[in-house]
Amino acid sequence: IRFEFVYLFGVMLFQVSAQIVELFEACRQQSSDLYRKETCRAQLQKDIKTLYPDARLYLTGSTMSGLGCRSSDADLCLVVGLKVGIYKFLQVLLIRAKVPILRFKEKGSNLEFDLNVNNTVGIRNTFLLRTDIRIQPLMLVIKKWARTCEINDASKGTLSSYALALMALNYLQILKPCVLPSLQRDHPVSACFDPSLDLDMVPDASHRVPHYKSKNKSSLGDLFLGFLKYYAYKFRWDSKVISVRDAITFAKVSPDWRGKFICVEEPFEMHNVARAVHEKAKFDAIKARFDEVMCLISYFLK
Ligand code: 3AT
Ligand code: MG
Repeated sequence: IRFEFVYLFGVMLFQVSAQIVELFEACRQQSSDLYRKETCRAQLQKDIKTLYPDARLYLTGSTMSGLGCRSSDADLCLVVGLKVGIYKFLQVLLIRAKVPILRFKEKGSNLEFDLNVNNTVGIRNTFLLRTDIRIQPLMLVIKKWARTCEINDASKGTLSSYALALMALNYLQILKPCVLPSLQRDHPVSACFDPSLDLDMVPDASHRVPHYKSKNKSSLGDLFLGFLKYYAYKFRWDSKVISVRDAITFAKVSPDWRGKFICVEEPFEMHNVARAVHEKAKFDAIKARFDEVMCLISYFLK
């Protein structure tokens, strides 16, 4: 009987892997979506340049990291010298957030834009997230799962997509053998962009990151289940910080981390990317979602 269950579970994981790929193919951002976003970006940049000739506008987030769905918003970073005064003007319109954001829609469509000013770390970390094409379906299914469970909305005190992506990357880094290395540790030249570097270089630099050939042959189904299991049973939320920069988790000894519910280190700036989770009830809800799904799987495996 035990053998049969193990066999059936193997078949189930095989099917899950196939479904993850299917979902990815159906939901992933199409080149026409990217073209539409890029057209808006270019037009907007042109308009801004008539007032501020030195300003530059960059697409960031899932639009550029390969983790975007057809419905994903377009994140924009406006890089402008603070002395030109545009920042002061925009502050009138900004939504209250840790990194102030101006949110708007394309006229006549649902395409949403989130624009920040001079938060250039977003440009650099976007290219750090641009993982292997094999990993992208997994990242997308994790995001879909979290959204369905209502734990993927930083504005409502749960996890941002970016925090979730770093949690998933860190899980892939600490597996043995690892699925992904620490880019910043193993490829410092390509991954640790100098902030003073011309930002036009960033996309090119990311292409220089050598393709990493992992010895880990787990299927997408294995990895998805492993991710859920890791955060349900193994990860110590109370005492550990997630670090994609060093491909480790480390103890919450510094006062910067102590007392925070979820600690996910921003790879370039060392702040907590999961700081939106500041209510115990929201934290409990996030943990409960991981636990529930594992309870369900264990029930079927009993
Ligand atoms: P969606 O497809 O929009 O759900 P995304 O990958 O675009 O996912 P977010 O919208 O959460 O992710 O964030 C957009 C980008 O903004 C991702 C990252 O480059 C940057 N970013 C978000 N949160 C932080 C943060 N706390 N610190 C630094 N950069 C951040
Ligand atoms: Mg986004």
